[in-house]
Amino acid sequence: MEDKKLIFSGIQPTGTFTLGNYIGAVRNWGPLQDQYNCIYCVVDMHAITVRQDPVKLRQNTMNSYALLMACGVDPEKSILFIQSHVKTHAELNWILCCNTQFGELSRMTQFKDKSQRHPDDVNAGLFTYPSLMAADILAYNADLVPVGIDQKQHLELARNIAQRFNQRYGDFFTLPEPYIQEIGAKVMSLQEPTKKMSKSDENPNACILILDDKDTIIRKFKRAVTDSDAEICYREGKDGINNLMTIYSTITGKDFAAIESEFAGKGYGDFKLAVGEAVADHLEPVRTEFARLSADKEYLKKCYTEGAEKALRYSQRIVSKVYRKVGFVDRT
Ligand code: AQP
Repeated sequence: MEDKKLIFSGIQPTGTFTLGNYIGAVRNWGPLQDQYNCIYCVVDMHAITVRQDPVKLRQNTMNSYALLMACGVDPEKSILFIQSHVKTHAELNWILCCNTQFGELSRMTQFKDKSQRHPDDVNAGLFTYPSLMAADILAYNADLVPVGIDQKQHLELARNIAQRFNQRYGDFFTLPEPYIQEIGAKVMSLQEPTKKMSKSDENPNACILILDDKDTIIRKFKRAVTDSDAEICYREGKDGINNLMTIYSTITGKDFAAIESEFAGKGYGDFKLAVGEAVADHLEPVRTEFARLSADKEYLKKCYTEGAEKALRYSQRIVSKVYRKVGFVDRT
């Protein structure tokens, strides 16, 4: 690999990506490839921390892989793979679990949220999710992790785990930095704009899926919850409009002042329609490319097999050193 900083990021195959996943994370993954060495993966092992239908999980994993490519990740420029294909993630996870405190994990808001949402399955994997996420990152000694703001807490924990390991066993892990963009780091639900847009939201109108067709996208935006005054401006308390302005700004590149003057004197209906059309048109090429790639299973298989080989080769060197540091006997 070239002598550039290393980026790592992953996404769960728990359904089609939302506009939140796209704006907060995946959209940036393509452009980053020119500046950094990039390693990206579909984190199917994370997905099973909540119950999954095995047939759907396999399908969603393949779709997510193709979708990342359709969103601009080029397997020739990046290492793009499926997490469960690379055993070093699970191996390092165990060692990191032994360097993570119960109290730290108990404070994670994602654990609290998800255990409330799935009270019948508060499993150990859900609890130790952040240690596996730390393993994903540290297995490559990544410098930067592009994520939405919701993952910041997990990333801080990954840094703490790395630091603790370094103190116990001698400096080894790079402390990964979050790479969070200013605008669009948290896209909110269209129905409850104080809550983040999420794949697992039960209300289908709350989130835009990036494979939704144009009519569906426009319909969902038309139904977006706003407020009772009629001014299109970014202001505290106007959560619904602020969210729509954020989405429109990231998709069109216009800043808030330009959006405010574009829609001065116009109603919410016009604005919602414009946001819907801009998003649908922007996502059109992603949908087309996804359909083309999904039809070529052989090519996808070649990409994820080669991606896993490269990822294993890279991470194996790091995890072998970790094994030695903690005192495991060399196998050869
Ligand atoms: N609403 C969001 N706004 C901005 N960024 C977001 N991300 C997720 N939701 C938003 C970012 O997308 C990346 C991949 O997320 P993930 O699939 O690994 O997990 P998640 O954060 O748990 O996403 P979801 O959509 O909410 O999935 P479920 O419902 O399955 O838990 C991350 O970088 C995340 O920050």
